[in-house]
Amino acid sequence: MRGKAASRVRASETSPEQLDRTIERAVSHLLDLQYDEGYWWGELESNVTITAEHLFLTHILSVGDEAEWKKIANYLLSKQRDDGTWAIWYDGPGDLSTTIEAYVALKMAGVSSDKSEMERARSFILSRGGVEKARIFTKIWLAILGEWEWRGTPMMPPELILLPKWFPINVYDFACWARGTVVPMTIIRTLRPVFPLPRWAHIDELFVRGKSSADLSLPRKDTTWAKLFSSLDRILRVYEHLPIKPLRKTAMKRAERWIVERQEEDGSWGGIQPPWVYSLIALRALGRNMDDPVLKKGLAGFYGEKGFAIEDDETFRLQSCLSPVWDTGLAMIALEDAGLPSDHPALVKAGEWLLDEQIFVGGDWQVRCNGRPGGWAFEFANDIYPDTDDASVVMMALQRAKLDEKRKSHALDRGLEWLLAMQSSNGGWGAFDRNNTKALLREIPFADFGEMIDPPSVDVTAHIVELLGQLGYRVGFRPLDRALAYLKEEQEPDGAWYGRWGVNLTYGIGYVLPALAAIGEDMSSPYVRHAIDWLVNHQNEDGGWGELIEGYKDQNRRGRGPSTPSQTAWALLGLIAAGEIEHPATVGGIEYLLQTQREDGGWNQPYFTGTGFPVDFMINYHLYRDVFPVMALGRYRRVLWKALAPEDRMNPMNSTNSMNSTNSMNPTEESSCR
Ligand code: R04
Repeated sequence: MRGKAASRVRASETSPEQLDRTIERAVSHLLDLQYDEGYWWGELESNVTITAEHLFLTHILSVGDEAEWKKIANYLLSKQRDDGTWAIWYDGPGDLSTTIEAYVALKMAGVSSDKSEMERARSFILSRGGVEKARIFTKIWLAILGEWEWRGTPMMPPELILLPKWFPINVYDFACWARGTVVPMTIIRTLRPVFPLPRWAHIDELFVRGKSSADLSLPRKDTTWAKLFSSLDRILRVYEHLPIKPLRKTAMKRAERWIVERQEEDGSWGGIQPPWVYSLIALRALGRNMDDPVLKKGLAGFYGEKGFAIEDDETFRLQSCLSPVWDTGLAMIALEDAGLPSDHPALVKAGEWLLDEQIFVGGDWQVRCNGRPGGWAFEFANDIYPDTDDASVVMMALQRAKLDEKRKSHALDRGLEWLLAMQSSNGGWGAFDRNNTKALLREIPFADFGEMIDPPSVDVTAHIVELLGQLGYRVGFRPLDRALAYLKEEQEPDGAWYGRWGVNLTYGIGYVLPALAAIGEDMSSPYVRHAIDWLVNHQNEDGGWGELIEGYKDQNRRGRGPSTPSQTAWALLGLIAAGEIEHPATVGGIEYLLQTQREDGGWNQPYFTGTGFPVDFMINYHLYRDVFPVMALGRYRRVLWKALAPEDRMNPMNSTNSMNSTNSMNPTEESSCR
């Protein structure tokens, strides 16, 4: 079954008219999805903990609303599977912590524990060892709700905020998402607030040995650093009992100020749910109430037109993050690939919206980087945390659109200046910070929610390399040479590249190969062929590609899974960039996309192909299913057109490369190499 698939895919029966019709339908579907203001914005679906925790938060802030809680309960129940569990991704295995949080939220919302849904959830929870085996974050939530002992959570001294940025461990060594979470957590862990549940909502039934004899010990890891952190935890417990802690007051004040200074325009922190809710709880625990402007604004940010909540008549759910800038950049690139003229009103409107989103204020990234600001963030508002991935995608989209030349070149200049300053020492780029690579932070006891650092990744680096190529840079430009060396270094033994922010190897390969083509790399060189072989060997019999999240940990399932439109498109982007237009694998992939398109021009994809943290936090970007196929089909068609033009017929490599050089559509941009 494996490896042979490509040879069984039959040569194309697709006519150019069919291809055109598919692209046209997909394009008009995408255009329909654009918002009036110019952006695209698809739902960012993750898991039910985000919504369950919203219910906890409203309880803690005493703003719980009966109707909203009812809708939350409906939503949670709609996501429960027959075996009583909730998972972290579609069709994934039941997850203990997620199921506990959903159960507690349902109980708080008034769902009777006699209900069969609750019984099934409970028996799964108990079969896995109950609350004692939950992740630290879940235990912290339960401690706040009075259902777990604070003693049973790791120490987090607020004095951490006082450690200078050159100290071996300090807040700026954490990835920005962990930093924004850890700082409020230190306040919460120190104050140990309890906002108790009513008697009837207690969860004693989720403890295998009874709540009062629960095992409060922390999970142990056997690495040297983990042992060291455990010792530190014990020392801190002794310190906690000292009558005088000279720096405590200063530290608490500093942490509070650090938090308040980092609230965004929309009321969020970091544009993501975890730092946001813990910041609100920390401020509440410090004695602020809902009259406080920071808390008020913080709560309001969840609601309304651009809020994180999605509410209909029956259900209420929360997104962990909002993706409008990312979605808009990707949609523009897809439409540009599909041949929409660069002055098409949709592209102009979107481009102008993105120009307005560029960030010219400083942020946490400046602690490790001396550049001037000029990046873009993922969300509507996240000025303190722009990321290099969004910046590069947005810049590629902008460069190809017809916009006010002066504004555009200023935006691209400043964006590029920022990106070049953000390059890490190893030649790659992390998403939010430069040189955020201190791996020992992964061993800290509370680090079980996902990734704690933001080291350079292949996919982000590839986007920036592709941008540099699109701007006209070639080998010989020092930052590009260093990035290329990094990418080569990171290629896996089996020829694949590991994508950090998408699932997973198709994501990596599908970004790296277009980047290599864009800078004029020789696409017939052995290392490129190795990646192509990987793609060919991982194609499904239906012509598509798919990777299950299970493949992250299980080598036998690496790179395998049911076909999805986005992963098929990523594989195709790689094949097309390498010039494999007539390869049966490419033809089969295109065919797969044509055959699975819906009548209205979109595609279906229940599978999660986005990554927040590998395995621990997975994402289904609802626009991916529609955007990436348009990109792949559009580029495919472009190369076909080129191949038909007589001057290109002699040298097929020309046509490959020209796909990435947008200049064919936009001759005025030819000189934009700076
Ligand atoms: C796709 C690449 C763009 N960029 C990554 C942005 C991803 C947006 O989605 C999320 C980002 C997140 N961060 N941290 C969390 C998170 C969730 C997202 C997060 C999640 C759970 C916990 C703590 C943090 F959906 Br607990 C940065 C490169």
